[in-house]
Amino acid sequence: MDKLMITAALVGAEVTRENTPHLPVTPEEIGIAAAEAHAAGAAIAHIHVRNAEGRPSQNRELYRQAIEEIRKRCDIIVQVSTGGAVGMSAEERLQPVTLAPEMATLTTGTVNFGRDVFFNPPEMVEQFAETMQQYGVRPEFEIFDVGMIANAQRLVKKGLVTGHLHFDFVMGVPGGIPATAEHLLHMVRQLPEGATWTVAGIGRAQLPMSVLGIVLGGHVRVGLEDNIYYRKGELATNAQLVARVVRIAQELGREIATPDEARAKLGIRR
Ligand code: KMH
Ligand code: ZN
Repeated sequence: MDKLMITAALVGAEVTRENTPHLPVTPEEIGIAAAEAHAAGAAIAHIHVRNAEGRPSQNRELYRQAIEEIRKRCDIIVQVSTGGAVGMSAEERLQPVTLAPEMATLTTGTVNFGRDVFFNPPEMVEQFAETMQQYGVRPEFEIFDVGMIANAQRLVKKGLVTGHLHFDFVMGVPGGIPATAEHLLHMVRQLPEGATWTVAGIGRAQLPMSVLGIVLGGHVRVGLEDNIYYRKGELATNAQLVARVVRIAQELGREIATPDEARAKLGIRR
């Protein structure tokens, strides 16, 4: 099997400092958390940023600062979010792509998101893919439900995404695909030849989905964006969640990919 690429989703748009004191919020905290996750074995840092009040933001300057803080400390692949938070406009969400980061997320469809709607109509998804192409950014397809795989393939057919295809199955969002082994296997079977995939289980699904990702030859995303607990009632740090995946992978005979090995796999030029 390929070496395991671990993504650390350090900070999303939903979890707050009230939920966990371990959440990195400022650009410097994000830089430190990325370095700790890298030291624990992560190859990719998936990041969002927060404004001075701690609220989710897609501000270009905040992303620039966060990336600078990460780059000062380690060579982890930086993957910016274009999902942002529900309710943000396309222009708002696209700001970090104009920094030409190595990678960015690309959600290929609309999905209910708890009591909200994460809105991604076809024209918006195409605009995001075009902008990533323009800035030389490698997209990671964020798949919240199975139909989004076919939507991603439509983008490829239109020439809006070229080169290596990488998918991230986000499983267990209320409104999206449930986090079960059967649903994961069904999605893996839909992928085009040569594509790679990561699985991100939400909440208590994070650990079992990670183990499935390891044994099925996929890759794994963990971190406080998706789950704040190490086990029931015990809060985790990003680095602890990464370190646990590394230990399990090693027990199962799966080696861990460095950032440069992940770059080679994903077709990312530094
Ligand atoms: N915050 C969610 C609405 C991404 O980062 O690309 C969307 C999200 C996906 O987090
Ligand atoms: Zn995210």
